[in-house]
Amino acid sequence: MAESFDVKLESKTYVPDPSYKEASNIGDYNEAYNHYLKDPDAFWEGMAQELTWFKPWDRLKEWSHPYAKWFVNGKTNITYNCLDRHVNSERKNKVALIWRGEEEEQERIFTYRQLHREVQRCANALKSLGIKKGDTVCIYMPLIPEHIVAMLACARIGAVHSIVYGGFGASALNTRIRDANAKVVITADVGYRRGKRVPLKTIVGDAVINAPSVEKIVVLRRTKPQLELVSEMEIDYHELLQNASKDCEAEVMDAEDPLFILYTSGTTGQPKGIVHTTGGYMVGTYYTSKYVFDMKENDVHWCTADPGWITGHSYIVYGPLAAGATVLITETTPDYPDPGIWWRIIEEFGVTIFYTAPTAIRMFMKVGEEWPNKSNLDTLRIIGSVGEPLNPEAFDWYHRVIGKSQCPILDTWWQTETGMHMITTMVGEPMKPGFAGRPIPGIQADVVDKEGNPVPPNVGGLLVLKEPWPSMMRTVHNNDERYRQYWETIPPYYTAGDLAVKDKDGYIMVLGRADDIIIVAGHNIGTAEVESALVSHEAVAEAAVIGKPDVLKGQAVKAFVILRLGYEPSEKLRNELIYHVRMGIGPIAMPSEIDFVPSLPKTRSGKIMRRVLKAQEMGIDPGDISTLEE
Ligand code: 6R9
Repeated sequence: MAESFDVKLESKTYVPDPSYKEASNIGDYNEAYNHYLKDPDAFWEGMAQELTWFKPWDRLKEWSHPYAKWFVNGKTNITYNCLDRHVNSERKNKVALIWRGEEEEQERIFTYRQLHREVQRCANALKSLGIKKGDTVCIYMPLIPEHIVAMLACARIGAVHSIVYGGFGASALNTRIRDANAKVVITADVGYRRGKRVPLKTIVGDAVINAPSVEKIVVLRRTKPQLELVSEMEIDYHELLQNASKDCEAEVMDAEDPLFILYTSGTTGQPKGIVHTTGGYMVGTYYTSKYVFDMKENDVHWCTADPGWITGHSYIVYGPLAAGATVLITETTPDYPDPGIWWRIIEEFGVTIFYTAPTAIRMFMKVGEEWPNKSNLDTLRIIGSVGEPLNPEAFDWYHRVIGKSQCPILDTWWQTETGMHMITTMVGEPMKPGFAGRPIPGIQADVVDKEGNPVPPNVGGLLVLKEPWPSMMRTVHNNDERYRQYWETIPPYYTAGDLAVKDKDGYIMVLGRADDIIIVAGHNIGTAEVESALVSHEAVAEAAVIGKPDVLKGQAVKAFVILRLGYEPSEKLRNELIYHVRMGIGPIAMPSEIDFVPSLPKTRSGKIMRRVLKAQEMGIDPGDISTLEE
């Protein structure tokens, strides 16, 4: 990557009605930010004091670069704050969770009290399987209430959850189960996607071969006639819960006890198991739910992500429940049975805060505004975006068609590693399409060159975070070396791995990844993971994968493949390879193009130079190729 580069910045500004700012929980951004800067420690202590602690912390933080502890010696349990705190208040009978299935009549609703009871039963059920504080449980489930219950049940007893998105295939699941050393896998017989069944339990069956840590598989059976449970490892979810006792006190957790591991794609093949801990993550997700999403007592919050991604962890489950909101989840896909489904759901349930990804917005733009226009979206008051840059065209459309030229748009920049929002335009502040915005109070961000010097406005550079924050990851599971890299690339800062540019007002535009991660439809895919899936096919000698701009998905996967001797390029083989990646990693990683090539550009040390392939593909200058092999 070039050290810094000029970027042409032009943008119009949208100014929301002043009533938004006046009524917001945060108030004026500049005031709130300056208040934070005056005494950063007091800011975070004040935030944490809005929650319940079994024992207060002795010190706010211990920072010994690059290792942090927050709320030192504080004791709490995140589920106490997501459930008991509300059950012991007037919110007891408030709706906590609404689930909508793929079919019209499929609907389930849980009050805080009911959710609390389910979670306690599930927690006891896990205990009955021998799960103790510190053990790891893998959750591989469709988007149904029991998915959320299982997560909270783990957190209730101090078990570390590791959620694997239901779109991943057996080999990706196997890698993650093994790295996390999961003792139990919780799954369902099937998930539903566009009217078809996804055989989750069968995939788990394949994934646990060669995963000796797994002792039991808990299966939630949804179909009739019931799928038979065969192996001795398999247990019925409902039976297990029926036999469990109903009261389960929340385990006393140290603020620094791990809460979960979540895998995100790396550049070197092995996915990174990002580790988050209890206290800091709880405070961070609560704070951003209440003050960035501006959650109020009557909000119905719909985040369309899957719990298998950090967005689901933080803004379906922990943040909104800690803030006492009503959360909507649905098993629907945005275009089934037709592209009007999501808008009908917003009208039906009176959604007030809607959080989705640019890829979905671009898909809706393509099918036309007649779909959202059929529904009444007047209940919406705030709409958000996450996962990739929200390009100005998509911003304008989202603002006009969904937000009725009224709703503030929160284009939130953050990462699995950061745990919570870092950069956005707070409710009521002037918005600039294409720009995520400024760092939120509590966060210090900048755009710098490789030496860490801030670059002037309109010059691109690397996005860094300058101070530690409570919900930062604590390590990469089994790879602390990789953790340190984040803080040691441009010390003393945290390097996000994104390219960005700042304008004269301090608004930050995120340009994309500086490394080799491809973001397809909002999902991060490591080039190396797809390459190793391709190479695992008998016909493939070598493979290189790049992300290619795609109008709909942001980026699409393009693969270059060298065949083994004795194999000839053919359309049939091309399809077979695509299918092979689909089975290995999942549909999200499927190459949309495969070129059969005789050789690949490599460095002298043997590393594939993907940026050269990318430059060729896009007809641009590849830049420095001094390390290219002859
Ligand atoms: C929350 C999440 C993180 C990467 C991140 C960046 C990209 C996320 C963005 C955005 C531009 C935004 N990203 N939000 N880029 N504008 N509002 O997506 O976490 O899956 O770990 O991905 O996603 O490149 O570094 P994660």
